[in-house]
Amino acid sequence: MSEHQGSIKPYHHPAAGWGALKQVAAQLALQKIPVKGIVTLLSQNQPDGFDCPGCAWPDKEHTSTFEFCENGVKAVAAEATAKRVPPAFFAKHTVTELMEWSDFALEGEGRLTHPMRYNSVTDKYEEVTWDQAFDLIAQHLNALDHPDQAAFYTSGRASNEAAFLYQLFGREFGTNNFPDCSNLCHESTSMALPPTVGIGKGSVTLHDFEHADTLLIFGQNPATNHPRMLGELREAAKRGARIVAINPLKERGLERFADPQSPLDMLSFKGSKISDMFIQPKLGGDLALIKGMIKFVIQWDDEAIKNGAERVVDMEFIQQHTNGFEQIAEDARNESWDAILEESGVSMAQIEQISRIYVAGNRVISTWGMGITQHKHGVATIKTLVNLMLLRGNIGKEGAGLCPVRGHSNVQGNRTVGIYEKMPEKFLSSLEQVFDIKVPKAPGYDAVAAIQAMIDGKVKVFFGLGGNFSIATPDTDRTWDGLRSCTLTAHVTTKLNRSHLVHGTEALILPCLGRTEIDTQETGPQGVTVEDSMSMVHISYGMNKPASMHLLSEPAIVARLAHATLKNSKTPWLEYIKDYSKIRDVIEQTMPEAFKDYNERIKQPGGFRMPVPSSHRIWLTPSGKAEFTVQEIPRNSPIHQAREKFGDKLFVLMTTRSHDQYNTTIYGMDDRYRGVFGQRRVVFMNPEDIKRMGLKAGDWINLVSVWQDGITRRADNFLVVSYDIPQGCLSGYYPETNNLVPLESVADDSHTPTSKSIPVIIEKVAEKQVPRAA
Ligand SMILES: Nc1nc2c(c(=O)[nH]1)N[C@H]1C(S)=C(S)[C@@H](COP(=O)(O)OP(=O)(O)OC[C@H]3O[C@@H](n4cnc5c(=O)[nH]c(N)nc54)[C@H](O)[C@@H]3O)O[C@H]1N2
Ligand SMILES: Nc1nc2c(c(=O)[nH]1)N[C@H]1C(S)=C(S)[C@@H](COP(=O)(O)OP(=O)(O)OC[C@H]3O[C@@H](n4cnc5c(=O)[nH]c(N)nc54)[C@H](O)[C@@H]3O)O[C@H]1N2
Ligand SMILES: [Mo]
Repeated sequence: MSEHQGSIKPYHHPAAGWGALKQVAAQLALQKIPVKGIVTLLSQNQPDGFDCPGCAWPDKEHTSTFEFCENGVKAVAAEATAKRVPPAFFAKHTVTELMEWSDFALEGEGRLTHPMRYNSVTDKYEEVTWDQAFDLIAQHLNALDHPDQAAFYTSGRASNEAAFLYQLFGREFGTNNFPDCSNLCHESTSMALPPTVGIGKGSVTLHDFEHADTLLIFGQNPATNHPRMLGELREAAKRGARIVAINPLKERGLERFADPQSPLDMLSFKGSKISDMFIQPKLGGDLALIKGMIKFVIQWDDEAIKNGAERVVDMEFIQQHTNGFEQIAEDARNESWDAILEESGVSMAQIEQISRIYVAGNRVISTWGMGITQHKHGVATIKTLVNLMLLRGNIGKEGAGLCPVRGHSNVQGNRTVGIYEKMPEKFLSSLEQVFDIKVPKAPGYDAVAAIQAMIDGKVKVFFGLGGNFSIATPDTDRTWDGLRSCTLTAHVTTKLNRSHLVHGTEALILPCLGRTEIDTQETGPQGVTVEDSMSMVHISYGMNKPASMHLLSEPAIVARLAHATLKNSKTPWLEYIKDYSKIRDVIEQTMPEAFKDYNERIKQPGGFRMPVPSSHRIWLTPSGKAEFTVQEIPRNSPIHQAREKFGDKLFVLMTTRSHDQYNTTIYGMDDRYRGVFGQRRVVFMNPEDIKRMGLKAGDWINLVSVWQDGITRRADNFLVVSYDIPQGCLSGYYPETNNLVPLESVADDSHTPTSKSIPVIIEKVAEKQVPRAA
């Protein structure tokens, strides 16, 4: 079906259920995987199998029977596809021609089979040997005036082993330029949690989910992005836990869910109810909403003191474990309800209701995703949420805690082992000791800074370990200018994507093994380790025959590149390839406490948990206590400023994932739970706004960003879809809308692009320019 022949059909069934099973069959057919491919799927998240390359949600002890997950199946099927992209494919198509293909079509060609080098004379990629490829990169790197002219990007799929070697290589080479997908994702979490609770990781485990009596789900869409989380939510709902979803979009999967493994759910067609309450703040309204909750809690606590009743806040916890309670209590008392209601877009009655649910709970978990982190005040919102949770001692006790839900399956592990442009001094000096090297101490470029540096000519070599940097990032036109001004761009990758086509003067495609594939080295098949969203580290072994005999593993690519580049290195790079347990040994030497007995402990079923002191009420802050911090409701953001100018013509756009995509990888053209079929160029809009703007559902509009730098940023041709979303807010899909996000529009402190709050105005597409078949 062409992109413009789709349909809009509201979805009235529970999430998962029969639709999911149908989708699985369709995906296997699309990837031409025969029925025996099911064996691969059944090995996912099994004790001797591989870790699902889908999301970072943990598995039940890694020993459960196969946990069915539609989107996990899609992720595995995408990697296990029977389709191939051999050199003959590139001989047929110039890069200019491939640029006309959609992202869906590019990745749809299947797995890359050979290392390829761009030839500017023919405008085609041509086969090279691995040695030639490594020599070319080494030449470029060694020709730089300074190591900081290179940037080493990582997407969160790389294993701990690959990621550790990669950062070691980059730092031994002399730079801390490690932009990563985390910069675009949960960086706001990583900036908010260490100063308040002492560590940038979530404090809960699955065990806590089993004991929680209240769950607050802020700004995430688990039915699509973390489907296995729905299993936990369903269990919690069944035992009577209260669940509140806080999301501007009425996400179907947060309302009802049918477990494909539960005959009752499947046969009743109704599924289980998930949320007791659904609150729809306006985009970015969470900080004000949570402040409203805190104001109620403090008000009720003040009343309790006056009446000699039991305190509403947990004073024992507050006194023993925290600092700053009085300040935030006073700040809450003084906060104006007008500001809270105006900025949250939630009614006083609803704020009171959710606050009552919060104080009725004795074991509360708060989860959050991109709906919280990708705003200008994302860091401040998470700190406000920490305040709320600390008030009643909801961190560090059974059944309660903070649960940032991570994205890529090993994004958390990548950070642990050093993929960070500003790793702590302790880690850096440990590297120096263990490897007898000197490493730079000044922070490097994050993702947004790396783009600016490319634009400014300060970064000339871009290397990507996975991912799709050219379209996962903001300000697409400018990002492409940056990438195209590099002397070399090189990507370690499994599938053909846009980043291989938007390239530097020279360019390389370096195809690697996926996590589902058997990785055989001199000492036999190798396993790799990953850390999930709840800090569990476990081993993963591939089960499938590699997609091509010319593929190298990621650790092998990094080690051979390092060997080719660092001529006088004492680091035994090639030895690491033979036996990955040697990489784990040096990881342990670098971080002896966290990775004590690494090679032994990964043999335990389920692996082991990284130390998370906040889970045990140990606060690694300078004061040794958890910190309440006073946060302001934003009143003069770029959105407010744009509204001054454009009044009610201004809209705030969020960019999000459809059900049929994994970030920039498009699996299909449907977004089942939101009722969109056969197309992606849609914008969800409140019915009142549609009327007010003189539009009707089914009209086509263009989106133009509002930003004060004289640059025009547009994304044209989107179909208007009437949807349950607050007035003034719009929602579209990423990456089609990324060009609208100004590079400078980032979250305070974390520099995460504000992908969930882009000020835009809309233009109606003239009748004669409406896309074909619309
Ligand atoms: N199948 C699949 N799985 C994935 C991914 C994928 O693309 N496909 N991506 C992976 C990655 S890298 C990540 S980071 C995660 C992403 O998983 P999510 O965090 O769920 O990310 P999004 O799809 O961007 O959805 C954000 C949700 O936040 C809501 N939202 C937007 N703005 C606001 C706001 O201001 N306030 C509130 N309260 N809510 C808001 C949106 O309506 C949407 O429901 O998923 C991971 N898992
Ligand atoms: N507007 C907007 N932009 C966003 C977001 C948003 O919500 N809105 N979300 C942001 C978020 S949360 C994230 S995490 C980033 C994601 O940004 P990235 O991580 O850079 O992008 P992905 O789309 O996940 O990368 C897909 C590519 O990874 C490669 N790949 C797949 N598996 C492997 C493997 O095993 N090894 C290697 N080497 N390569 C592999 C394939 O070639 C595939 O094309 O995007 C961010 N961008
Ligand atoms: Mo992410």
